Amino acid sequence: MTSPVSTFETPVSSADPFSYDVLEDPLPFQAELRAAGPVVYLEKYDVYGMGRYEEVHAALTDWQTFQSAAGVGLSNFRKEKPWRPPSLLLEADPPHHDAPRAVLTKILGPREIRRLGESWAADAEDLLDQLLANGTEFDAVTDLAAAFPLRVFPDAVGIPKSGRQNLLPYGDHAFNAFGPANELVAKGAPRVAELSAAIASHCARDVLTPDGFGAQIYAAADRRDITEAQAPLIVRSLLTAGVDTTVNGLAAVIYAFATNPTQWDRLRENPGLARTAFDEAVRFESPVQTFFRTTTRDIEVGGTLIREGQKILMFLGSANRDPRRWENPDEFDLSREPSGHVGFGFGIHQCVGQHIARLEASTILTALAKRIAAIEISGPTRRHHNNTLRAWESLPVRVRRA
Ligand code: 4IA
Repeated sequence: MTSPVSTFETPVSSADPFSYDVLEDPLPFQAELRAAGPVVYLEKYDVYGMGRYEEVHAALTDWQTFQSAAGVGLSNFRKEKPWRPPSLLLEADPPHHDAPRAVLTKILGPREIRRLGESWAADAEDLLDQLLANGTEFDAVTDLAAAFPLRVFPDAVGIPKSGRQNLLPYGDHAFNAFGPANELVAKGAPRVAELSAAIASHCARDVLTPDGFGAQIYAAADRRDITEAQAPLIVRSLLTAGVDTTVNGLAAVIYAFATNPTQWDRLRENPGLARTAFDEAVRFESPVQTFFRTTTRDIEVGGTLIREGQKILMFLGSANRDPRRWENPDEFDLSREPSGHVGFGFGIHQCVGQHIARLEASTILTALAKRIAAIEISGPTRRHHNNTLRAWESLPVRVRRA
């Protein structure tokens, strides 16, 4: 008898997850990735990829082995200088991560933000009244999914009125910069200095209104929960992570309803489903599609030995449609229990702003469900390509008033 030898070979893919075709429609590539195996070597970038729920969930939970401090983009901060000072939350691990995280967890907690709900409801009603006064056809991206977060979130943070037009372009570049240095990054490069300066100017203590999240972050510095130097970077996190994500999350849920009218009927019958609908849309569309981790030790996953210091691409969108975990994953279905999706990440880095995002979404959906009996796509839809985001450029819709 011969001695047992391992015959396992890690599947290799030559595909580019950041190519035009994949960004336009990531689903076929994700299906191939999941079928290939639990861990796939992506040779174009010399990284490993995980596309199945079980391994993605396990890696996100094991922050000791799969670190964030080397950056959650393709760039390895151990070897390359980051394009901006690293985020104190996203691009940090314990113990450095703990104080900033604790401060934001408190400020953005479900109880703390409840007071915002009432004024946001009035904002949502007002926005829809104005929109519908102009007719029943509009662009659900610019007129609704972008308009609503831009109306309520910057005020909640407490940044000045001027310069807010920089928020989306800055976020768009930041999310592109997690990917490879492709043409999407090149397109953003000429404005990086200008946009970074504009965002930084919104993070200073003296420009923030006294009642917003920004002021609360500085109050935490006054209590010595964080240092004074950390405060502006934590405000920057809100401005980076809180705009493009919610815009595309709202666009995702509106698109899902426009293309699944029976689900819209269910929401109208039971507006209490608004939060579930948003989470189901985050699962279904996964506005944040991918993130990297870096291994801190050699580890075996699904028969593959991954060496210390390797970048691993976590396909959140793929895990959220893994048929091993989800029944009929390609259906947008309000009767499912979407919690457990990894669209907000998982583990110690799981989205600290998710209660804000849910509040924004449920507020606008509740107001919409009151006024709108039906919503349909009325023209050609256009994706917005971004290395990290599954995003929309345009969603022309026609609505029928209730
Ligand atoms: C930050 C994952 C994504 C939503 C995100 C982006 C930026 C930051 C945090 C999260 O700048 O801290």
